[in-house]
Amino acid sequence: MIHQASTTAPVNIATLKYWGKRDPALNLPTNNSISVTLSQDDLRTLTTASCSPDFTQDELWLNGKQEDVSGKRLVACFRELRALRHKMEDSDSSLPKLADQKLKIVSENNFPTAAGLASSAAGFAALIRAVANLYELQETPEQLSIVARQGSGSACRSLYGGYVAWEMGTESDGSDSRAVQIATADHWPEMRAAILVVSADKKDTSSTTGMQVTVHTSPLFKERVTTVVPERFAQMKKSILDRDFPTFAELTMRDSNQFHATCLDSYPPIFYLNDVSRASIRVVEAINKAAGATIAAYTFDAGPNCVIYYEDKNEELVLGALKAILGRVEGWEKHQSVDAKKIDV
Ligand code: 2P0
Repeated sequence: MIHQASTTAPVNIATLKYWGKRDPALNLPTNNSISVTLSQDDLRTLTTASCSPDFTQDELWLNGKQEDVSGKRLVACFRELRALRHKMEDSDSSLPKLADQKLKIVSENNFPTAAGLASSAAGFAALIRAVANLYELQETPEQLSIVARQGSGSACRSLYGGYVAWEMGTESDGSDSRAVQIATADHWPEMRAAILVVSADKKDTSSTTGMQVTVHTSPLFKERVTTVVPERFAQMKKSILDRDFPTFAELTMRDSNQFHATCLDSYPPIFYLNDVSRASIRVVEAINKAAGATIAAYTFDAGPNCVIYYEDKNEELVLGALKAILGRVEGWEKHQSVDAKKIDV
């Protein structure tokens, strides 16, 4: 007898970046962050969770390859989900005893893994949702976000669509470090994201390692988390609620710039942007200058790929300019995997 549930989870791209942990074991961040969840049409993780009395060990398969299940984060997620199921089974003896059975998770991304496209966010969010569905858990997305966070920090934000805040919380056990929705995707239906896949290679420095180098060595990072982010968090939330694109865009670009500045300010320095990334920044600047208004915003995560936010009415202008100008950048031919994708958010 096998019980099974499948689900998908979307990618989210931060506009106010999470970078730094105050507690690495529990994935508790040093600052609040904000993200936009992308449509699942183009980027998503598809996950099936199953359990059976016949399974002899927990298993995880990612894109057809068996992965190690002994990592602390995965162990923590399984433990938390099983504890929630145990609680249900304890209070209702008619329920099948699933919590003690071994789990098999089969997961597939339809985009490059670990190339700065938030694969761990969609991956852990899909895993949490799939097991929650399998166990028929009644927890809210907010409660599940606390479990997802322990798998990968940014995963907590992928449990919602639209515009999402991860509130860092103050409790040492992480019980108040969770994601909340700022607004649904319908709130700002004109919002679009274009992704320039500059490179599908695995990144040099993992986020987990990189962010702790920054926490321990960057003086700029201290300024960022104490002074810059608290104010920016409030301003960005307001710009989303007001659908104020120029403000949202400027804050997004400034925050990407500062995140990469703290990477450079780390010792040894961490580089995620490359020449094509920097050329993309210049193109967005040129687009905004030509338009006489801020109509496009770039942002980069822990990799060279560029995400550009814009509103639907400016699509031709933004995507047209990106293709026309970036096509002429020296060295562009070496980056043939660049692909301007239009994605509804
Ligand atoms: C973010 N990033 O807010 C930031 C911006 C990358 C740059 O969240 O160690 O994979 O698993 O908690 O979530 C990438 O970090 O790190 C990330 P862990 P995660 O989206």
